[in-house]
Amino acid sequence: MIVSNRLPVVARVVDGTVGLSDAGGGLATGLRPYHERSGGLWIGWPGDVSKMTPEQRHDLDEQLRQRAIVPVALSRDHIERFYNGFANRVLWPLFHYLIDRVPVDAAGWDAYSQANQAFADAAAQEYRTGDTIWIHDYQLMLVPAMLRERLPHARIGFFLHIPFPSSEVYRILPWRRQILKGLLGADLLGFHTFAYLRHFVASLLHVEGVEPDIDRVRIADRDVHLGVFPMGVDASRFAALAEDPEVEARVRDIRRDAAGRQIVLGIDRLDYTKGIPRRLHAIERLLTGAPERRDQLRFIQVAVPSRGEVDSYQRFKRHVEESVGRINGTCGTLSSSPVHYIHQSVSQTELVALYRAADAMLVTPLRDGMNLVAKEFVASRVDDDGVLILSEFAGAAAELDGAVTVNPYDVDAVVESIERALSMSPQEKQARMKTLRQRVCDHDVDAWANGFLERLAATREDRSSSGLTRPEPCLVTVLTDARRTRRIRLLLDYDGTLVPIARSPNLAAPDHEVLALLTDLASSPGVEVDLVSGRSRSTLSAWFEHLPVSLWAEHGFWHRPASRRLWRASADVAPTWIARVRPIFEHFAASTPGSEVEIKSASIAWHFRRAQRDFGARQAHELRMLLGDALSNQPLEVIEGRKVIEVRLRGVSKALVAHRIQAEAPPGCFVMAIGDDRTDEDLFRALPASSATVVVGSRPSCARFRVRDYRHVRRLLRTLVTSTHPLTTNGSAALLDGSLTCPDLGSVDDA
Ligand code: GDG
Repeated sequence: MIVSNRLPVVARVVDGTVGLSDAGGGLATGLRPYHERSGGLWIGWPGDVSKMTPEQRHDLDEQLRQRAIVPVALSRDHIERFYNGFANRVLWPLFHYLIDRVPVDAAGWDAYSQANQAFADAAAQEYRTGDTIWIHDYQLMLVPAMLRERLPHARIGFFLHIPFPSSEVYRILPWRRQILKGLLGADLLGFHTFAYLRHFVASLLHVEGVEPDIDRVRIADRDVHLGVFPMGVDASRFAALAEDPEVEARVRDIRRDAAGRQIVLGIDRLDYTKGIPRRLHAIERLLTGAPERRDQLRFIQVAVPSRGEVDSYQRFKRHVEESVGRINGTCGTLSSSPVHYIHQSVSQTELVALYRAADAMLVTPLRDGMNLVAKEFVASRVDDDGVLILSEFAGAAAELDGAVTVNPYDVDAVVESIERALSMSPQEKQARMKTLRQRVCDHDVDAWANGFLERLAATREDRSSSGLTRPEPCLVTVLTDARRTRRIRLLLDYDGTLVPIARSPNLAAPDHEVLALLTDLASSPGVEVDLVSGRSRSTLSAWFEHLPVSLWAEHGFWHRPASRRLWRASADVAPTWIARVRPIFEHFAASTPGSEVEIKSASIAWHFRRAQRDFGARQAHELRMLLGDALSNQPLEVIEGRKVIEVRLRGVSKALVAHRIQAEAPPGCFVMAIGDDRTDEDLFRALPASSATVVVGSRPSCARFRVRDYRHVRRLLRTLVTSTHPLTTNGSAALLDGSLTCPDLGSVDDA
């Protein structure tokens, strides 16, 4: 099921009869084939039907039903305030970095929420178990959460067709939190480019203090997956059209009419984001700078009428028309006007004929989510000719190697790029176009839709059904078997695993219960205990020296076996780098109240547990970025733990411990590792698949098992020492209150 504001068809009343025609625009053209193939529904607004008679409305509904389209009726008032108002007057300019165009009295939020609710209601009503719901674009960013509330188990994807702006810009939006919350109702959020995904992640951090993983963010008990899916075009259809005899005849007409002049082409919705005034300015500068060009060049600009109800679009239209008039007035000759301006939609045949007739295509938006015109031009150039001049700020620029890229704000650079394109050698043009065509044909609109939907399907498999295809034994069963028959080696993280995360690292000293537990475990026959922590040697010695447990400090850099008093380092320490990094850490500690620096022998850490939540997360993000740049050439790595950023020697990780233990452990020894921190993932990954790896808490993890918190860890471990055959029926029962789950099954352990 597709849910989008606009539909793939437009309703028109001609001589009293309602008819449907295909809608233009990227979204409609891109999704139409998928909709027709999938047999699913498309839910959207059919346009303003307020002037239709009841019979015409009935007739329209019937025609839509035959096309598997469900209309969402919006009142005139809603259209004005939700669509023209909030979506197009506030969100559109802001997401395109044109902040000055956001009205001072930005209004329409209520109407936006109500309209989103109407779309969510319509989708929920049509939903059948097993359906996939795919929501589109900035007009409907609240629908994912609204649907999630009504359909907690539905598979919901959302794709944003416009840029997601830098968090510095996004944060301007007064409704920034509500919109993020709305989006996070989806299982998968798709963007055209990595930059947009990064901006979204940074906004989550800045606005909500939420720290996403690389490709997902955990919200309560759900993962919201994040992905990059650059939208493509129906390349084979454009190629076929380009060779259609009717199109070829039109190409000849257009060229004949140009009478030997080189053709530069622009095709856009008449929208202020598309960069038309600066483009015209570049043409004017080119023609005034080189008057001989006036009879050698024709600039054709198709400007498709768009959002005419919005006042800023009306003013913009007048501005563009004035510029065209001025250029033709000052640069025209007796035999021609250099700018051919067409303010209307053209047919597909005409569109492709123009693509094929052009010597250079000017796609110079100030910002554009993707820009499909650029890709359609390439798909139509079956002759491998023509040059694409493309704005750096179009999403397409991240993919289209072979284009001449340009900063659309730099008018001189646009002039140069046009001159370069028009004088480019045929060999260079051909080589560039071949590269472009390869990309556009390989990544067409089908690949885009399939890529998104496959990923969406996979996100739900993660959650619901992988247990059926890859059954995992449950933790209690595994432990019971191991305890009966084998020696056990326990690798235990400390903070967050055996004790709760304290407000300050110094306040996390072990309590009596945990000390007794570790003593009992270590004295149980056949059990050996290793504490594997990021803490310093001195802290671990002070807390645990008297216990018969093996200690690993600084993520395994230092080791002190249970039987010895001496610490050994696993690599040579060259601590000079710490002195260089230290000022950066101290700067952040000074500017972030409640945070502190910890200096160890082979690493340095900045803890921000006590910092104000959002501010701490934001500062951590800044520090991580800064260190990433500053240390990129050093044998060091930046790691992020729970409320801590740490720099350490590359290669020193808890994986070292895993390797040492595997080398030492007697054959058949059963290894169980428990940890809550990202640094424990190194350990989990380095252990053999036969080990029991257990993550504490809800963080995404590669561990086989999951327990809720340190209290459940203690109960699990206590069960191992209760008797010589500890996991008796009683022992198992103690674990059966929902505290132990197998992550892939997501269910209560049923040992
Ligand atoms: C949004 C994002 C993103 C244009 N003139 C005519 C015509 N068109 C068709 C083109 C193309 C579509 O309209 C325009 O698509 P764009 O991608 O260039 O721009 P937006 O409408 O702003 O689309 C954009 C897109 O969503 C998809 O995600 O790329 O960044 O802003 O398909 O062919 N079609 C016909 N006559 C015209 O005169 N027949």
